[in-house]
Amino acid sequence: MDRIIIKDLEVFANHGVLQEEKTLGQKFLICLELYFSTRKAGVTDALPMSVNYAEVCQFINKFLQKNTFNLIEAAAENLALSLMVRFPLTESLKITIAKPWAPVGLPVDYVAVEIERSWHTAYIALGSNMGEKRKYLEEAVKAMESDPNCRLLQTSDFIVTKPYGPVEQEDFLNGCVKIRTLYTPSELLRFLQKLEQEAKRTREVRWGPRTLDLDILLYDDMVTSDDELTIPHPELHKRSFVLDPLKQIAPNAVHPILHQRIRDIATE
Ligand code: A4P
Ligand code: MG
Repeated sequence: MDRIIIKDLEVFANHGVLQEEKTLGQKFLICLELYFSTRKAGVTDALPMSVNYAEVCQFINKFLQKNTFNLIEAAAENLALSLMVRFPLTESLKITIAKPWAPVGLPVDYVAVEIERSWHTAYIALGSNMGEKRKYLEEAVKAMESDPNCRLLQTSDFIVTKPYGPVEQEDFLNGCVKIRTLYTPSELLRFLQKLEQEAKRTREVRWGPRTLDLDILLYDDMVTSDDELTIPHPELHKRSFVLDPLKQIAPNAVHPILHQRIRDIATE
């Protein structure tokens, strides 16, 4: 993919585990590869269609000077997140932070960390069948929208559905959102579980009534399964209360195991 490259940007800042590093400061060298399509900027020759590399350099300099981290791992992690939020065209990036004066007590050119981070696309199912159902769903959507690690792209209608499964209970309100996220799948699951807890969800009966249920349906075209998480959601293709709202916002998304479009799975 196209990218803008910034090489060895010099920043004087105060990161390090040792107290001397925090008080005296030292030189850091930053390399950044910022991946996005430069096609529009290339065709129009217009700066607003691109990412302004001068602004990126100033941003990095300010960010590393106003924050202090023990580890360059943490400096890189936090800088990556802030850059991806501040420069929204960015699809993914690679950051290297090098410390040429690292206090290792031996001659060394530099020590460095290099990380790559990327936005991922995920579809989340929302369900509620207790109390103020619409309010629970709306608040969950709002919480996803305001989390810096998530970007809300689309929200389906919330639809009333008959309870599916063996437990007799109230009708559900179901919906679905498309987000972009920096969370890994297991981080995303933990984030959603925190939102469920905030909605005072208790898990008395499996498949039973709940104030808020948030399931990860799809995450990029990932196929994975372990004790805590299965992606795609194993029941996705069997449930109209999931497929109907999902079909509204992602008719052409392809199920990575069935290799069928959501629209076709829903019709079947
Ligand atoms: N888990 C594994 N994969 C995933 C995933 N992709 N997304 C694990 C989310 N969680 C996943 O879920 C149990 C465990 O599943 C989690 O701890 C997680 O590690 P839970 O939400 O804690 O428990 P639950 O919701 O009671 O069970 P389950 O199996 O998730 O129930 P479902 O599948 O959510 O079904 N009828 C209508 N009309 N509308 C509904 O929304 N929902 C259900 C519950 C039943 N009938 C319904 C509806
Ligand atoms: Mg669930």
